Amino acid sequence: MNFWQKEEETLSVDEIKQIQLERLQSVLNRVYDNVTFYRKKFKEMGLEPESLKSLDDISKFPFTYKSDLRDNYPYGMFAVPLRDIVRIHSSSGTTGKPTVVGYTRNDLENWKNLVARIMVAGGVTANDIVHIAFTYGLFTGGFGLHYAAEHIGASVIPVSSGNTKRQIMIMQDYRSSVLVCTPSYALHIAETLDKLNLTKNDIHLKYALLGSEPWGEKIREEVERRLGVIATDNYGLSEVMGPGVSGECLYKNGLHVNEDHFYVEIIDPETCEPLPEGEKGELVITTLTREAMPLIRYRTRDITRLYRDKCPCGRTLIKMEKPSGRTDDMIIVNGVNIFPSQVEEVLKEFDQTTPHYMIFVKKKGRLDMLEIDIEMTEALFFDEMKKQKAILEQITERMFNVLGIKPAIKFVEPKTIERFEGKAKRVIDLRNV
Ligand code: DLL
Repeated sequence: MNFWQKEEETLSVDEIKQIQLERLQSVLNRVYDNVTFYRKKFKEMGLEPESLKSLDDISKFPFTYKSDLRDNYPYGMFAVPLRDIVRIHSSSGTTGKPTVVGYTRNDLENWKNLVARIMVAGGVTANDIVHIAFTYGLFTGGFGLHYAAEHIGASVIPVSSGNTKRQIMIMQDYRSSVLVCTPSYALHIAETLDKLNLTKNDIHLKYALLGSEPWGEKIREEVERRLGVIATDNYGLSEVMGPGVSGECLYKNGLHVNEDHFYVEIIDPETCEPLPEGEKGELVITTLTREAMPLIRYRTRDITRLYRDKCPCGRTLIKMEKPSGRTDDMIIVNGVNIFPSQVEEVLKEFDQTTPHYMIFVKKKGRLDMLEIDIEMTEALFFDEMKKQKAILEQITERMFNVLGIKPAIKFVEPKTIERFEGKAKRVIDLRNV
């Protein structure tokens, strides 16, 4: 079994805890000194960095929410001056503005190594040809895995997403041995192989490192069978770094968390109280080494469980179960995160629509598709078709700008979308039925 940073990946629990304590104390000092948001929060709560004497004391400290990043948009959460920032990524916010994430040179070094750990755990070596079909851009997936694969010494093909037939040609001709993408795109590739009358024997893949959206064992079995690979899961989120938070080894029984760089807790999302190891709840992450944008107790909204076992791979890092859902209404469509509140924000810009809408997530082949039904105002309903069509096009364009993917939008007649007395249900996910 290969390691990338064997010493760090096989520390004893006591050693890990000691490193975490030292790093937590240092990160608390850094945010207190350099980030107004945290200094203010700590003061309000009567806390100082020194209030943390043991790991358990972290529960005294405040949470950080996605909305805090929005309130401090764009650079308010940075703990270093902009001249020390060498990269910026972002992810979708719950409304109009995205979340900005900065990296210093050291952050990029760490990022590269942490993702490299996960890639090596998933079977990648310097001899591999790594086909990266994650989008390159503000999304952290493409670049995050790219630099790690290069660092390992593999030959990296930055294909990015889309044009699946061309991807398959490249896989055949360049002999890609590792596929990196979302699980749904891996299935789409399998489907396209079928359509081209090709099989796994016509390509040369050995491993698939899949992540960025939830997927279960059924999908794993199908990807492995149809693409002829061993498929491992990896998890991360832009706010705390991107990919590289945790990943499976070839034993595929839980994701090893890079806990020397991320302090992980599980809390009860209702009471916000920490839960003991082994119990299921919301994952909360404190970054231990990030320089540009350290986050204290970031509420990921992802539901999982943390546990320690004796993994046959030899890694001692704590494990997290595959995330099984979220505590908020975020949906992931082909790896892109979408909040219903973003749709609402766009609708506010158009007088001709009502705030009543319904989002449908469907499957078209193996890919996800987003459809949005929007209720028209009476005025628009009685207006000319030409006018309706023009508005529909404008809304589609705006949605594309805000959401990052193009939904199929349809107008429906006034008063036809269900009204809710309690909590509105704005999303109908038809993907698993
Ligand atoms: O998806 C980072 C990433 C890129 C991870 C490539 C792995 C590979 P965001 O776009 O900010 O970042 O989305 C983060 O996606 O809070 C989870 O809800 C979900 N997610 C990410 N990985 C997994 C996974 C990237 N393996 C959000 N299983 C997270 C389930 C996942 N959900």
